[in-house]
Amino acid sequence: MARPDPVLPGSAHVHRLTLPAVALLLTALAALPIDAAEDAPLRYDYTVLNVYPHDPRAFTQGLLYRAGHLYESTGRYGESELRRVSLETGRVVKRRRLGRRYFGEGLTAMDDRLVQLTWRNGVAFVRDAGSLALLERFEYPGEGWGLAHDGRRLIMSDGSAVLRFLNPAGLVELDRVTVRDRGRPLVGLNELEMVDDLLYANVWQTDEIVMIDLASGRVTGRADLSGLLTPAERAETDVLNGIAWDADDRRLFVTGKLWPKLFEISLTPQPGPTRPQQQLGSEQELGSE
Ligand SMILES: [Ca+2]
Repeated sequence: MARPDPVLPGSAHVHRLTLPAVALLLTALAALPIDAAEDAPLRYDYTVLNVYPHDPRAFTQGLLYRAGHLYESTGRYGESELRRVSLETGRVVKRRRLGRRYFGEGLTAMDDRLVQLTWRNGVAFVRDAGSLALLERFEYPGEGWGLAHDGRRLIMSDGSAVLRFLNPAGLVELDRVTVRDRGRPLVGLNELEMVDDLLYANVWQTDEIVMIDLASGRVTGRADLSGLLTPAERAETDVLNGIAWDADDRRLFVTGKLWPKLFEISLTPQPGPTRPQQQLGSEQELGSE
C-alpha cells in the first residue's frame, strides 16, 4: 500500500493530531531562554587599581602572591626560573634557575612548599618557599600548564578543557573535571588561581579570564581584560597570563608573558548576557605553547 501524502499544514487533520505536540514544543521553547540565562556566565568588567613594573623578559607561566611577595615561574628553554619578586619594584629578590632542558610552567604554594610544573618534561619541582631550596621532585603524565590548589588538592591545567586534581604528596591524579561554558568544553585553560571558592583561569591566546565552579566544571563568569596594555605595549609582548590573589588584603594581580607591567585590578559583574564564546582551535591545534 502506498504511503499517504504528507499532511499539508493548516488542515484540520494536522491540528487535531499535533496540538499536544505543538503545546509541548512551545513549552520547551519557552523554557529554553530561561535555562540559557541561568547557565550563561556573568560578564565582568575590570578597573585598574594599581600598576607595578614587571620584568619584560619574564615569560610568565605561573604567578602567586604569598607573605608580601610575588612568586613567579617563567618559561622558555634556557630562561626558565622560579623567582621571588618585589611587588612594588618588580625586582627579582631571589631566583632559582631551572636546567636548560626544563620549561617552567604553573606554580602554586601549599603551606611553605612551592610546587612548580614544567611544560613537557613531566617533572614538578617542590621547593621551600623561604630558601627556594629544592625539596622534592615528582613526575606526572602529559603536559603541565597552570597550577593552583583548593587547600587539599592541586589543580592542574594542560591546555585542554580538562582540569586534573592531584594529590600534593606525589602528584597522583585523584579526579578530573571538564570545564564547560553552556555545555561546550572550553579549551586552552592556562594559568590558574583560586579566588575564594572559584577557580580563575587564563584562556590561552585570549584576553579573557574565566571563573570556574570546580564541583561542576561550569564557567560561571568571564572577564575581558583587553586594553590593559596600550596597543604599542601589547605589540611587544605575548599573551595575558598570570593571576595572583592576595587573600589577606583581597587584591587581584594579573600580568602576561613579557609584559612590562603588572596590574592590580578589581572585577565587577555587569548585567546582561555574555558575548558568544570565543572560537578556539581544537586541542591538537593548542598543542604547543
Ligand atoms: Ca596563579
